[in-house]
Amino acid sequence: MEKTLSSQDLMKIEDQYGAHNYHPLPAVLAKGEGVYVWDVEGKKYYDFLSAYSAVNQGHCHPRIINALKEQAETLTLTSRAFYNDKLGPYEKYMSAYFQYDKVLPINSGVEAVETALKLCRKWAYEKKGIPTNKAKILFASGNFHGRTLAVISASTDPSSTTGFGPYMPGYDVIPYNDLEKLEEALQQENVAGFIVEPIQGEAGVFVPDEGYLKKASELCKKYNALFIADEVQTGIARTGRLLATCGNCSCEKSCGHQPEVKPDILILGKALSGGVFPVSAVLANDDIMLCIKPGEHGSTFGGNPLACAVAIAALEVIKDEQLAENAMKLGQVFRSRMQSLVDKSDLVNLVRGKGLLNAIVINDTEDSSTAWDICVALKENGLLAKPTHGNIIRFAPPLVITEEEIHACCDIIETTILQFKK
Ligand code: IF1
Repeated sequence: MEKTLSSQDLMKIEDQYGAHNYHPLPAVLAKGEGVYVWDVEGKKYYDFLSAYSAVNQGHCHPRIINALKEQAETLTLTSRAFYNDKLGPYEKYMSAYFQYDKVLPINSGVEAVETALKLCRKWAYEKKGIPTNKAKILFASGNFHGRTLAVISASTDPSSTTGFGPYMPGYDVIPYNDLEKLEEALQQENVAGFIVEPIQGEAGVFVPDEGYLKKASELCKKYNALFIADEVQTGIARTGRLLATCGNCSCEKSCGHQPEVKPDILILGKALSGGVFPVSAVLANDDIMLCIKPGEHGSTFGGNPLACAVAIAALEVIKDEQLAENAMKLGQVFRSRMQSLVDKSDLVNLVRGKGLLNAIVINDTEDSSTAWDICVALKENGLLAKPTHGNIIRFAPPLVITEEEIHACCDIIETTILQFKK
């Protein structure tokens, strides 16, 4: 019988045979259920990354996995050369759920971003009358929209861009959370749109000022440019509403039906499949969406029946289990516990976030290893989280977490940090 491989063995194999494009924390996971994951040796952890917010519904949610199994035994892929019996109903469901005329189904988050950028350019030429090849798209500094060449071309993070030039032209990067600079940029000629994350995740969970998104979308309208929201990470209940662009909408429920801000183009990914496999989508009304004609954009797997079945189940879970409400409520509990840690510990400077997308800032420089070392200590104590930028730790558990579990996790974080020695 073959010997079972230990965590050490498995890390060594990855190191030897896999490209070195990641630097993972030393936990080798073999099983997941709800808010928990287990490593190869059977040690149990709270997952406070949720695969970068892809498993909002919790690991291996039975309803989503059942939809996956059922559809996998029936029909997985037809390509879009033919119709399939799951796509139309899924598109109808998505349109109603997010209140847009139409949806364009695709796979990874970055493909959905690329789709939105192409759609924006096409609209600019066809509807706004921008001269051919002159369209300009505005991005916010500190953005993270994925890893393709077109998308990293707008990045202000050297580790994303260095060595990968030449870059895509037709972009203009303006400061995040700065309405004056946005208006200035919108006054230029040939601006097609502005793409923004409602909360910047990769940058360290930066929440913009109250009213920024609303005003930004109004400015876009004023200058006839499209307001494009990248909700790949913030969407699907993560920040305590169905969408982060819901902001402080007056509706009682997180229904997204009366959002404070209605993006012209909405980009979703990650949790759209509950973390089962890459499923993403771009939503827009007809005036914009119909600018792309047959043969002008697509992908082999986009809109496959397996994805359609999984995504419907994933969205039903969000609604039926009231995960936005839970994220809203437990986010407040989490931040108030972390605020008391800020008061108690010299090591933690501040806590910020919305819903269950939060981060603490460690009192150290960006090039220090303190946040990493704290995450290793957290791992030893049974909680998995990932540092970003050397001095920030992001906390984003699955939204199915209970109040009791959140408190248990805050206890782990508190004990670990109070005992931590640099
Ligand atoms: C990695 C962070 C999260 C995203 C937004 C599009 C995409 C992402 C707002 C692309 C992806 C990821 C990818 C992941 C790390 C990660 C991330 F650490 F960079 F900041 F989530 F927090 N728009 N985010 O956040 O989606 O193509 O990856 O499906 O390892 O690169 P994708």
